[in-house]
Amino acid sequence: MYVRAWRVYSRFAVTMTVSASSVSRVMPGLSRRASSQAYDVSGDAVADLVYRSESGKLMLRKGKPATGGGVDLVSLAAAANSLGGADTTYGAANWTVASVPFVMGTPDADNDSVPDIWAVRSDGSVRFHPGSRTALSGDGGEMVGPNSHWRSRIAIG
Ligand SMILES: [Ca+2]
Repeated sequence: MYVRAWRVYSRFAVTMTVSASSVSRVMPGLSRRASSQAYDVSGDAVADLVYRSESGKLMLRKGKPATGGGVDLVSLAAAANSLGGADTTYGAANWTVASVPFVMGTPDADNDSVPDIWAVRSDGSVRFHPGSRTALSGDGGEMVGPNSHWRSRIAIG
């Protein structure tokens, strides 16, 4: 059973609880408001990492299975260690912190078995981005129109 898997708790670190085995790991180098999700995105039953890069893209890092089950956290700690040996672009455009202050990955919300993304844009609108096994497409769907409520939040989730 996977639990909600990210929490930004300080300026430079993200703690992830990856699975019911309660494994957590600090990942340095991610900026404030960088966010990540650790769910199986690729569909191989091993948790992957989706995070926002310093350049304002969403990136996908595929996990490798651990001996005895779950994900090998070493494979999520660095791109070179991951399945495939490199991160791939998951969301290419319009994912800067300025454009999208908050991003949250969630378990599948639209019943296609792929984890999804919720995003709060700078105008306060909330968008739903159906997840993809490889990369997001389009601009998602606006679920809440522009408003001041979400624009003034400091976190979602
Ligand atoms: Ca996977």
